[in-house]
Amino acid sequence: MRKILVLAAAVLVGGVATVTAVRAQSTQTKPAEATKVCTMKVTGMTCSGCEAAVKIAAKQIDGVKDAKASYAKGTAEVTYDSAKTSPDAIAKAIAQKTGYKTGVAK
Ligand SMILES: [Cu+2]
Repeated sequence: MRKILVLAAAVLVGGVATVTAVRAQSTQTKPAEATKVCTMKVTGMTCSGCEAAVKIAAKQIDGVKDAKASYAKGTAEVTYDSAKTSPDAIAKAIAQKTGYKTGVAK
């Protein structure tokens, strides 16, 4: 009786372990680092100096790889690592550093 119980438990544990291994493998196929580009609305830029300020502020954010800004369009295009930051966090950080009103363009 006891042997059967132990055997049943071993089969059960073995089954769970197999399922876990399959799950671990499927999550591993996704790369940890993903470069994405998002467009921000930036309100209040009036010249190329403003563009530069926004660009510099964006590039200082951890996870941001590149940034472009256009005062004519009132936008900033930010290239970032989605494992490290998000468009919302970038918009907030730019607003805090520059004082311009920012938001994620949708
Ligand atoms: Cu300016």
